[in-house]
Amino acid sequence: MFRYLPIRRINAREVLDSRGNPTVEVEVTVGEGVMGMDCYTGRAMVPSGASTGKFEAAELRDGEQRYHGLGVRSAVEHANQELAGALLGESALNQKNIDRILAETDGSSNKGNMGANAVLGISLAVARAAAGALGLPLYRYLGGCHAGRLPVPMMNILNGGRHADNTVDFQEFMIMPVGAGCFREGLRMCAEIYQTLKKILKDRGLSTAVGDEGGFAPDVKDTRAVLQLILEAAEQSGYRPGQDVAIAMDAAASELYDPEKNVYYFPGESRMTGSAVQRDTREMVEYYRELIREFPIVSLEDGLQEDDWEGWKQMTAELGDKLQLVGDDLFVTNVRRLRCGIDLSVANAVLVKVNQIGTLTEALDAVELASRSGYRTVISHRSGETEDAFIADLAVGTGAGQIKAGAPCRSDRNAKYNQLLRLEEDLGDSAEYENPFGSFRGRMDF
Ligand code: 2PG
Ligand code: MG
Repeated sequence: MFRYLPIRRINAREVLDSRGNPTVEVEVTVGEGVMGMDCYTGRAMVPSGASTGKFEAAELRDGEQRYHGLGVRSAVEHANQELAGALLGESALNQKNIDRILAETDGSSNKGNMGANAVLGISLAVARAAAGALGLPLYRYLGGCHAGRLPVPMMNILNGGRHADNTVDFQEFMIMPVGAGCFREGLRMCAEIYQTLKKILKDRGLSTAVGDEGGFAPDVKDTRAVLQLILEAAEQSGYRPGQDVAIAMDAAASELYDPEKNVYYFPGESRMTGSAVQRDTREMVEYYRELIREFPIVSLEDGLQEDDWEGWKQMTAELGDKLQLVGDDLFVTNVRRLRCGIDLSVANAVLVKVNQIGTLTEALDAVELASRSGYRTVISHRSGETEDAFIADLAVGTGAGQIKAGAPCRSDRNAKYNQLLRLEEDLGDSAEYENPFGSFRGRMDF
């Protein structure tokens, strides 16, 4: 029926993200209709990172005085002019072709000419418009008739690093409701633990202010102290750590790395202990080994910095059978870097962020390569988000099995969780939810 669904109009604008910085929103209108009849408009908003990997696609910022240089008027202009010009009349049903044209019109290796923010906004809005025109929910359009797996949330409850102004050096401490029977129950468990943690922090006179992703951001002595707080919050909520709920961390180690000294510097721990704390690659791996012995940690993201393939290889050889090792800054959702990691036996999972690579097709390529190579996939938000819940549909559409979408706090984060609740309801009895760490059972019996 719909062999050809022409793109009629592309309209981009500058809007605000969750940090109050400008970002790109795009509306794409498709359809055969005359005078606007039978047309459908899809809208998408572009997220933005703070701890960005240096190999990510480049978002375009104006660098002018307005918005302290962060305006995106030039990206909006490119979307409305050159990119729109290249796409008008093209069929929105051929996402690969759309994304190819977008990449070719940009012409650079990192989408830096038109701006990855301009390119991605169009790419996602085209998919939404196509799904809408076909009368399909987005997850169904992306995943087809086989889509049905809800992701286990990797829910950030305590922030540090670049996402907060506290003394916690690792960026994200997350809980995963691996023992839940369904997504809805898992979400409830996480929200309960989050509220219990708030009470514990308050009772101890610690700050309950939150970081960029909604996780609390108190000044805590070190990683062990944070993990201890999380265990207490889980137990006080009536959940068994290691069985009902497991822990995931994003060290975001590229942010701690000092290339001159070739060490990882821990500024918060240094401040809290009064003496400089630094660890070299070997010590980092040993540190993780101790932490996973003491705590029910099932997943570690960016445990080492983005250029240290040798260190990653070593870490994977030593810890990869006990731990999900997720490459974020390391892989940047880029199939070339992921392929390199697979060839070197580096990491065993990939974080997928659509704006790291700039088009939906390339993000799906990364998911496919990971799954063909036995790597797990975690669909992820950015620290700068919007109310757009595209990644919720992407997680279900791809059956990725895991999603990282921040704390159960702040509507930019809950937009994703609430959309997943809707999708679970839509799927009814065919909705699936399972512990992605079946092979890590040993650790789960912590
Ligand atoms: C990360 C992300 C999202 P940012 O490092 O995984 O949590 O942070 O968007 O700042 O890169
Ligand atoms: Mg990360």
